[in-house]
Amino acid sequence: MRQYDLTEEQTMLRDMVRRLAREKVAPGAEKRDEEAKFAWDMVDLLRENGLYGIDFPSEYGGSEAGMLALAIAVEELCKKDGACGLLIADQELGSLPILLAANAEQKARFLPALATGEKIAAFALTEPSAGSDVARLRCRAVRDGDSYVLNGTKTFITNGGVADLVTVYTVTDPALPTHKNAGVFVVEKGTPGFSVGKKENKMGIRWSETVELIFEDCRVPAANLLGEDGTGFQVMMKTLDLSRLGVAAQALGIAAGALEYAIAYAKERETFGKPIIQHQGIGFKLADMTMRTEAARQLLYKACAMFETQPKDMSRLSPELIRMGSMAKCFCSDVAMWVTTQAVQVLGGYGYIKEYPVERMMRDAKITQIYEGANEIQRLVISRTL
Ligand code: COS
Repeated sequence: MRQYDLTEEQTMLRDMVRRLAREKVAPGAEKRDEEAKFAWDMVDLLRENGLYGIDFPSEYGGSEAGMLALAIAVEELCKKDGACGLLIADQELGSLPILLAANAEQKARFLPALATGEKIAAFALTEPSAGSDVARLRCRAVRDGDSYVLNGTKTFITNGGVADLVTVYTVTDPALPTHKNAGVFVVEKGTPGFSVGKKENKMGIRWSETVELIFEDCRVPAANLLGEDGTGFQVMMKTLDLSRLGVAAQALGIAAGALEYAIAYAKERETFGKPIIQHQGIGFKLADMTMRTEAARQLLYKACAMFETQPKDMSRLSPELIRMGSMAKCFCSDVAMWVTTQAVQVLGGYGYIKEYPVERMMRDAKITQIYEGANEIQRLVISRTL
């Protein structure tokens, strides 16, 4: 099957982003990690280079280049800085409920500014009491005339404080059975009753902003409800089915970046009179790291190619497709954790200090096994489709 060979456009995009990452993203990566301050210069860089709109429809100003193209761009950025590629992966996550479930008026209202990156989106599902068990979430939206009033707290929200709009999962009618009682709303920055709470101090992806969002009698127009009231669970599930490919791409990029660095180091560093790559203990380790990284890439690219044939709407995905997305997320992130840990080992003492990037890459890799569905949830999703 040739469907996931890169096209000429995808190859050009890869080479362009690779150069950009090498020249503009890599130099400040260590400092950004150290300072842990949201990097607006990275946002500007991605805006200027049209990277926000890769997977947005051309009708709304996007490039409509597809999910594989988006994955390639995320991968290349994350080779140098795992938090940088996350900017565009998270834009996709925050926008997917709109892309999938919005009506024509809502799409025209929200998508053009998201496709250019002029506006930033965030996705708000997780709450202090639940993240994996979506049906148990508590944030409430109560209908009142032509609006809904939101109350509740969302936690661990990537880009939550810098976002211009947030897609928020709420329970609209607790009397209905779970899975049929929720709605997803677009809440815009500045809406009274919507505020940003605690900012998290994280192990990795340190300059990516992760915050708590608070809704206190926050009145949102009913015109901002995405899809039918009651279908929120399905909107979020399909969003996650698709967005997991973005996390997989982030993980793959982190793995590939650590691998590249470890190979270059092993060719330079000498012990016992020869470069350490020529010692079997290190050469074989690098061989295993290369094998797993390439296997992760093939699984992800194949999954992206399969997802690209699907319409971006609320039609149900096949169990095989859902499985492919979950497998890509789970495998790529497990590979990222393993490869980055090995890379630190290859560099020895230097791997453990901040002057060398593999230490940061190892910390950045960890979150990819946890967020957008912990890998235990991915294994649950996969096993249910067998
Ligand atoms: N797409 C569309 N519909 C789906 C779906 C999907 N991927 N998965 C389930 N559904 C539907 C089911 O068909 C079922 O519909 P019916 O009631 O009409 O039969 C309904 O939703 C309930 O499904 P299920 O019983 O499988 O739901 P569960 O409550 O057991 O939850 C999991 C299923 C665990 C898979 C879900 O809660 C999940 O994905 N959790 C992880 C969420 C996550 O990633 N959190 C991280 C934070 S977000 S960054």
